[in-house]
Amino acid sequence: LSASFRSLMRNEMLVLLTGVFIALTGTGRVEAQGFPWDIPQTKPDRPMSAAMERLYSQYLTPRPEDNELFSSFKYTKLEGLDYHDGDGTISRRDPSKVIRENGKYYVWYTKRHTAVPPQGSKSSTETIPSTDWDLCEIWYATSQDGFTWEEQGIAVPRPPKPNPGWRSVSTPDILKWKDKYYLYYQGFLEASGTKGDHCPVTASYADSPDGPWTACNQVVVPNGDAGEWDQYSIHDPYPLVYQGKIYLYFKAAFGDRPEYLVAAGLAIADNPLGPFTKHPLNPLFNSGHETMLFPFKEGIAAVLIHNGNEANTIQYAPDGVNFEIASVTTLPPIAGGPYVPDAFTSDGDGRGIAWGLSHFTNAGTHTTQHSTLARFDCDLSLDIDDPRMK
Ligand code: AAL
Repeated sequence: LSASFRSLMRNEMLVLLTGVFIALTGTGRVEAQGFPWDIPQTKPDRPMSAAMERLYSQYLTPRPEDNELFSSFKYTKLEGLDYHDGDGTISRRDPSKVIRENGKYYVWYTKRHTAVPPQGSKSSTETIPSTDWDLCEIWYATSQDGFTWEEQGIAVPRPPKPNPGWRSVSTPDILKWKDKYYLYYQGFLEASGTKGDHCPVTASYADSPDGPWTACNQVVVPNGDAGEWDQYSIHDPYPLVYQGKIYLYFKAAFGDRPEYLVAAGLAIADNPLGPFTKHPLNPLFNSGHETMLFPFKEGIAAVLIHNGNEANTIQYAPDGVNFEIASVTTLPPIAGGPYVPDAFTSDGDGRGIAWGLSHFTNAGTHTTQHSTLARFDCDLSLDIDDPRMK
């Protein structure tokens, strides 16, 4: 069924393209039944072009409908969250992974509720935000069905100065480890944009996903030394449990132009509050932004969005470290936080993902700038009908 879902998506795309072709040419003489020839499963024994060679060497399977790491993405507006009619004073963005506890889904996210929308770093004050993720707190919401969400309140406030995050706490992700919960997030010590988007990662912990949360008030994943690729920022912390250890993937930006030169790496720990050891092969990704990752079979899969030569690709590493491109996609979720049923329990048998939350930003203006959370659906699972995926 999983393969037929992909096949359906492919056929829908073909029908769409056919429609566009008919509209453009006006002939209507186009075969709509599918490809005139099918892609052989095994590599044909004949000289092939570079593109056809690559089809058999680079991707998991030559036919996208057989490739479990090939998917399109569908988006649905959420019910239940208020945005002050989009005036830019309320923003919700950068959702964590979704987890299921106590019979419901939980998500944590960056929330900004300021008197005015972001004004840029030069105009920022103690109450005027520089960026959409400045002067923020970490809030959480729960849901029975993944479409209607009820905001439960604040999980992590900004701590008093000079603790990491006194200026803003943002971009959380969740870990469950030995029946305790850990939120990792960016802890800003200056308004974002002052020098760049510079910050370290800090954490809070709780006995229940409903809190109360205790801030550790220390840097948990430290920035690299001067001259290293991750010296300025550790962004988008993304913990999974893999091979019995905490695998925390993160993004950093080379230099001070985070939008252009982005890479991501890995820090590994035996204890949630560290010490975290950076992987010697870092960075592990040369592209992407808020990369979403999940256990898949014996390895880890990753969806890379904008930035870099390998933007809009889905990648796979059988060892969680050496990623190769498994497929190329379009419109992947921005800052995706998937529902990963086995994020902390995969045990070498990762099942994949079928839905999650992501965000949309009305960027480009300071007059109403804010972000909204949305739901995405996809098929990056071994079996889309597996009840654990729902
Ligand atoms: C997002 C994330 C991080 C950045 C900012 C808020 O795209 O990569 O969280 O710091 O933007």
